[in-house]
Amino acid sequence: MEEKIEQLLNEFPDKIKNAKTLKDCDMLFLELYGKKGHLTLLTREFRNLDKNLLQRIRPKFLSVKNLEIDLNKRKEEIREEGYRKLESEKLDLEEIASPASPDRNDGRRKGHLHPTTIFMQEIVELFKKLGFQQYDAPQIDTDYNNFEVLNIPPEHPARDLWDTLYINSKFEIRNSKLLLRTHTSNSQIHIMREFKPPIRMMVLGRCFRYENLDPRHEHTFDQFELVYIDKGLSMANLQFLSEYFLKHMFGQEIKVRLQPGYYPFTEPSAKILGECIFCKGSGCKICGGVGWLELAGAGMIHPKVLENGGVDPNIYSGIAWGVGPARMAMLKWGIEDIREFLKGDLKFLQKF
Ligand code: FA5
Repeated sequence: MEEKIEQLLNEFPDKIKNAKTLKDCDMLFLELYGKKGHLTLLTREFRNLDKNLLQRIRPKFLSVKNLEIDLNKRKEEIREEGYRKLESEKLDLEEIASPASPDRNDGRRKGHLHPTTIFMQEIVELFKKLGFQQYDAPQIDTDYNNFEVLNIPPEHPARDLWDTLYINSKFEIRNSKLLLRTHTSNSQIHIMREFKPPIRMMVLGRCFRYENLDPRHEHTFDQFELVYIDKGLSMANLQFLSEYFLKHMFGQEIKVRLQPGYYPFTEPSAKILGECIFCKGSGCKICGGVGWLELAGAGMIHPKVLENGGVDPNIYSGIAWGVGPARMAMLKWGIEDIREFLKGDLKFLQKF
């Protein structure tokens, strides 16, 4: 016993001094005080020892016990060393700020919000005035919430309208695969489960599609969706909301039209189109030769979808409305290619 204590006192102070990381310290702690640690095992043997021997080894045993204090000190030193290292590696971003620009007189360039953020904030403010509240739905969601509950079962041809990025994972929620949401319409079921009508919600956020990229199509883009559920709503309310929105965003100068569309989760459904400002409606590569740019999809929420969300379609009706703010910003600011928004090209961003 005495020899063992001597041996610990010889070995451990050096081991503690040489510990390089907090993990090393934790391992040493376990070696000494863990379930099968030296000190734990030694203490178990005490009850079989002669009293005189116990008295003799007591001071040395206490010294081993106090190694914990040295261990804690070493941990503190390691932390301090870490902070000092971090401090010396700190990158002073202010120092490497870009060269002087005319809009500031202290030699540093002033930043600003991204153009689509500015545009989207305007949209949110507009609908706040009509009593719509902002709601956040998940960007990674289940196939069920993004499709099935919206009347789009597996293998339904309407799935071709949304080129989907599935998450390659064995993890599923209630037997439903995970995906990157293709539209903010995944919010509809979340909203109906969480709130009772009357409901006035707006959802803003990233959507993802496995797209063939072109001047109108990005793989990552934002959508803005309204979910409005109340008694007695009709297409007239939808028309009013569309006009209210487009007039405020574009003024009177842009021509807008509502045309019949198809979405499995709305009935009737509509597409909202804005006249292409680049070709004035005659057709060009930006609008795909049709003279109009599709800005939004909308419609009266399908009774089956209301039922899926626990809302009685015999009492309530709903309007849903999903718009691509980047497409609208293209029209408003004359941007020819939607891909400009995410390129991070300063020359482009500084124009706003
Ligand atoms: C939808 O995504 C439906 N969820 C919209 C909807 C909501 C219909 C509520 C009915 C009720 P669509 O795939 O057409 O529909 O997209 C809506 C808008 O998102 C388009 O009009 C367009 O402005 C924008 N958008 C769609 N795909 C892209 C893309 N790849 N890049 C940029 N914007 C896109």
